[in-house]
Amino acid sequence: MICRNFANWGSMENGISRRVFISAGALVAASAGSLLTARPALAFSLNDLDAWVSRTEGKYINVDGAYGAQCWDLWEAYCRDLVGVSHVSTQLSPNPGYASALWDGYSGNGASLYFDSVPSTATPIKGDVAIWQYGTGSYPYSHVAIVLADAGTNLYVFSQNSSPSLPGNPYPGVSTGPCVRQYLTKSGLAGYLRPRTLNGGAPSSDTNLSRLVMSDTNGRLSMKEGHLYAGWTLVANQSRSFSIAGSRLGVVTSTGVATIKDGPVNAAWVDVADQAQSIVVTTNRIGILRSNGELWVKEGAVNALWVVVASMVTDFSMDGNRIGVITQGKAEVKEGSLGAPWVTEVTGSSRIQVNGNRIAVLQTSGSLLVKEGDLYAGWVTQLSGVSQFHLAGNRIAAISGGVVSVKEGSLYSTWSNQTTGALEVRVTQNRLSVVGTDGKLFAKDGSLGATWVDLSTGARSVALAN
Ligand SMILES: [Ca+2]
Repeated sequence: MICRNFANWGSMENGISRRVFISAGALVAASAGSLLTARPALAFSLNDLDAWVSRTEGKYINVDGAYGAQCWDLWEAYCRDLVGVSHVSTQLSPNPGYASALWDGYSGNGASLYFDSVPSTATPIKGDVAIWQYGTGSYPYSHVAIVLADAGTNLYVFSQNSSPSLPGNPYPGVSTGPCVRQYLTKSGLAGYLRPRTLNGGAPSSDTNLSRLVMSDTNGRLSMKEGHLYAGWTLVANQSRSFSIAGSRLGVVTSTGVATIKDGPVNAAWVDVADQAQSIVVTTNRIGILRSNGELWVKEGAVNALWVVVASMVTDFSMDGNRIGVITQGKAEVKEGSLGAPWVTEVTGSSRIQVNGNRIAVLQTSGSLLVKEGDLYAGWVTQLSGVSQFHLAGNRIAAISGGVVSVKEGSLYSTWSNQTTGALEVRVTQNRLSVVGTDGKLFAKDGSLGATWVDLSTGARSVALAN
């Protein structure tokens, strides 16, 4: 059997396709690139899968109404009908719009909430989604299909646009064969996405909210929750300072009122102080730097009493039961109760951050110092010429000469240069965000090698919460 599809010729022998009939049909219409959407179906069985294959077999599925009945359309139908999600983005990839982007963008496109990632060397199971790389000999424009069985060097799959066109094809010359069961080679395979909802599992709930709050150049605050493709919600029309931790958001308005909301994005604001300059919230504490240089902290309920913990403060940070301050160029930290004694860490300092058992201090000289362990641990000089820095978990991020460098692991790990022209960097253990000097906000989820996602223009500052 020989079939022509655009510039590609495919040949099949013994039912095994060596070059398949994949063409630009792997492209996804722009309209399909809208936001990831959870669907009502949240668990399915192999019987459900069999029934779905039976009723879908032989059909030409064109979910997005573009490029005919492609391999992607069958993936999207599988996601919507059984897995419980739709609109996984195909834009996070060196080859945006192609099926391989579902794999390339796994850590940032929302697929990780619904699928486990399984390497191509592993043995697939029925219900896995097989994805082939872009630019391989077998599938030059990449491919996606549903695994029905492992077959050694081949896969037995349910697949569309990968077999000869048949009489009655509604998209002749655009896409080829309908949804069929067939054998396809594993050559060029990128890997498998294994649905979490198969056999009674549940999608990964965003128990960590993964909130990202952005201030624009007018101080307006917008927030997104979950993956990077989630939509923005406007949360405040103006702000002087803001901070997030877990489900808590603290804002100092342009008139110096400190206000807090805890819980869902539409929770009510509770004003907690006036004459405020800046705010830091943790899940259990609220700290306000007042315009007179006093640091007020409260612990527990939002209406707990304030404790004045320091004066002449120019910068401060809180995490867990630690508070760090800069007072007259001196970096001091206390650990434990709000009344615990201050320990002087170093002098000649301008900024401080406490995070877990790490303390980071930016010296007026531009040197970034970080220590790990107790309050008396030794400093490890990280970088010079630093304009801004941020720590979370085992990650340290810093900007020096506009270059964003990030390290993870020990204090002695090597730096990974991430981007240039940066104004601000923020990290969590799983996320990295950068505001450029041009006001562009971009971020990545997962490893430091993940692909950047453009999030906004006109940005000034960002806060991240796990
Ligand atoms: Ca289509």
